[in-house]
Amino acid sequence: MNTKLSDILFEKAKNLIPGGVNSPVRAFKSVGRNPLFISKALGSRIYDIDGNEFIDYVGSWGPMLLGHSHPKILAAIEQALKNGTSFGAPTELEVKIAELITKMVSSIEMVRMVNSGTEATMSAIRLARAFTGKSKIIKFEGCYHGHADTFLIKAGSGAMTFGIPDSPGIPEGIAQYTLTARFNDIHSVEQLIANNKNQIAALIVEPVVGNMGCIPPKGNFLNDLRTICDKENIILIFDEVMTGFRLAVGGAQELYKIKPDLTTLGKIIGGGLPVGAYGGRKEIMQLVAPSGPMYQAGTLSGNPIAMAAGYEMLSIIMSDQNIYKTLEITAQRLENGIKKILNENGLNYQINRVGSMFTLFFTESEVYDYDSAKKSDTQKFAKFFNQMLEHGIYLPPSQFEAAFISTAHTLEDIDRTIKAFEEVIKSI
Ligand code: KE4
Repeated sequence: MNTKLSDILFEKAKNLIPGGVNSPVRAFKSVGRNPLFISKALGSRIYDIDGNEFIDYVGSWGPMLLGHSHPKILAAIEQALKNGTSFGAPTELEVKIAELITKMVSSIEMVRMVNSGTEATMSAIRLARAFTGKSKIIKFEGCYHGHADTFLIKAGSGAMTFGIPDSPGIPEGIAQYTLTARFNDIHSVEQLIANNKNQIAALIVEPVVGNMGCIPPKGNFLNDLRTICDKENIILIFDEVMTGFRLAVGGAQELYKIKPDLTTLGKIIGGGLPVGAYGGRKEIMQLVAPSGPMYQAGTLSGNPIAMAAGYEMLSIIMSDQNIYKTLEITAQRLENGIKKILNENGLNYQINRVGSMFTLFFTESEVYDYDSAKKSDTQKFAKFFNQMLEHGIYLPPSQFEAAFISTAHTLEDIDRTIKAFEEVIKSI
């Protein structure tokens, strides 16, 4: 595959942008090759500047539920552009999208728009601390909630499990407020709560994890989190930046019938433009300035172009709830095809899938948390990724990311992907 222009651009980019990219995972570091510089994308396809065409399973890391360059979303953006790009003042569309979100996600009674998932999660944590007057939070090992200091913390050792900074630049003073439990292990949560009685403001979780690769909740795990948070006066935050509008109209909380106190959103909500949001119980949200004292702000929050894209995206979803049935059929076909070939080759690699998000883990044991995910053979994954790329299939460049299917993926795309998989799995 000719990647000459991408390689030249990457060399230049590395002198101007840290690592040559504006977000680390795009650098393809864990798959040991230079990233491809993309020129355009349409439907299920993405095209690089060397003219290579790929079936895209990254979908901009989640936003492209309806495929790239959806005509109605482009038209909505073009229409909005005629009136200007940003006013720094309230607009009708912000009221309309807020109304739509509160209809789609029943636990959200009030919502605040921001510009990224990170802004949404950091604001939700601040709000939970303001509402409860407590400081510590519980997150789960392997879950990612954006790059705010409070989240870039790895599990400490020992029963107290105080956090340890997972990046330079994060003071111990901040790390000590983040406690880390194990996903799908309610006892690890109970232990943290017992060791930090009445000090925990919030528990934040990806209800279906995407950031260890796809890992669904097991058994009663989410319900147990709800119960323990009620009992201990802890705000339950579902980070649905990835799962929101992806797994159902009402996201993972609709699928698993759990009502969080706060929800964070991103990705799909912006239709491909920079949008995040946090929302939930009115009595909590009323604390947010200017209705309350908890400060949070943003120059471009709710800007008219992003709202036009997001409103159109959510309107299409609301108007055609067959979307999720279509996605399930497409994704099921891919999963069955891959499983059949693994079987024929005597391989028992694990596929975790919920709706249109999935991950093939290169390990033969069940993947249900961080430790089990880390057993995957990342070298083998890198070979797999590169070979699939050569076959015109663009997968997430990391074993620990979720892949996404859109409504633009055709059955022909799926069959082509399965065929490529059959050729590649034999050769790695
Ligand atoms: P952003 O700040 O990147 O918009 O959202 C942060 C975030 C929060 N919560 C969840 C569950 C997320 O998945 C994310 C961002 N996801 C990554 C992909 N794993 C974005 C890709 C990237 O970092 O470039």
